[in-house]
Amino acid sequence: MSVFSKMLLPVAMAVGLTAVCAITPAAAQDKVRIALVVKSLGNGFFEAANRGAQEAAKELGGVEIIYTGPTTTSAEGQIEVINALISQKVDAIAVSANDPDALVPALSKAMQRGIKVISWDSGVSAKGRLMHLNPSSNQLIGNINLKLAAAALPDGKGDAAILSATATSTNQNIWIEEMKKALPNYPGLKIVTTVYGDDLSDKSYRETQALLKTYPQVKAIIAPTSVGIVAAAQAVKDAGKIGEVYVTGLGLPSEMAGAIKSGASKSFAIWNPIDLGYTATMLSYDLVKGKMTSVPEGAKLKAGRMGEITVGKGGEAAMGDPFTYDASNIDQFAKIF
Ligand code: RAM
Repeated sequence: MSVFSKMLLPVAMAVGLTAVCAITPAAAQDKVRIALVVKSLGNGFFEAANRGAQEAAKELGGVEIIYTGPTTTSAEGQIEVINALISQKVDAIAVSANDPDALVPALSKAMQRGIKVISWDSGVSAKGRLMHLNPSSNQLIGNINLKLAAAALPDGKGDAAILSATATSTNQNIWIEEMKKALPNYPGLKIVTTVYGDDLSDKSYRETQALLKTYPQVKAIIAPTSVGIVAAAQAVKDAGKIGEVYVTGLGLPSEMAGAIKSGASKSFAIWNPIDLGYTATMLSYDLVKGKMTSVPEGAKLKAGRMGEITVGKGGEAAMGDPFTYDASNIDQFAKIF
């Protein structure tokens, strides 16, 4: 570099900087950027949550939602996404985790840099986030899965199998634990195995096919995953086992309408994913605006039309009860999510 250009550079930079500042509208600079990091892209459940996040952003004003996640449900993929968000200096990260512990170092780094981190739907260990938003009480979710499986079987009796998402998924693992705890309340039900479809349609379909072959006596498949439940119902239908094997678990009415109509599923449950994404966004915004560095038990956070959320033990909060869908209401809700 010549002496001449060395002298000019700082001047040019300064001029450039002024120019940038002058043309950037104040509103854009002030925007609160909230990243909604999902387990994987292409999952209808998370797309519905994003609709809720966009609704919250519109209501709040001056908020940008960055909807992102890996293409498959891996913790490694989420770590890459989180590191990119740290470089972009977002204001908040709200993550549904593929693993409770693997994301902690990346999320701790984010928090050290002043980014507000929460988990929602599928949690991160307490060290890696300020708080966690559960969709409902874990105990209620575990129980409703068994209740619907028992209700589908004659006299509530028969062998059941679980088709889960990934083996490290925080929320599914907690719900499976809760199912096991509640099992004595359903003496006719026996859980013979748990298999993992990784929230991928094709893998969930193949795992169900294998399950039906290996355990021909299975009468109920419980899939506490909106991706798995649809694939399991399809596999039961394609195997000609409608009326012999019933699928239940957690699913979206819009994706399960066909399975209810075909009889592969009699009923299933879910909470409102739109409300969940909306609330996760509202809470993230409140943490950013309140410059909060910890969320103590008993803290009350503003969640727009969902009211006030009180934070409980371990920085966890929960929304409403899961709702059951069957032939009587599926058409009505299929239009919503
Ligand atoms: C899938 C995901 C999500 C879970 C729902 C029920 O979409 O695994 O985390 O909450 O199912």
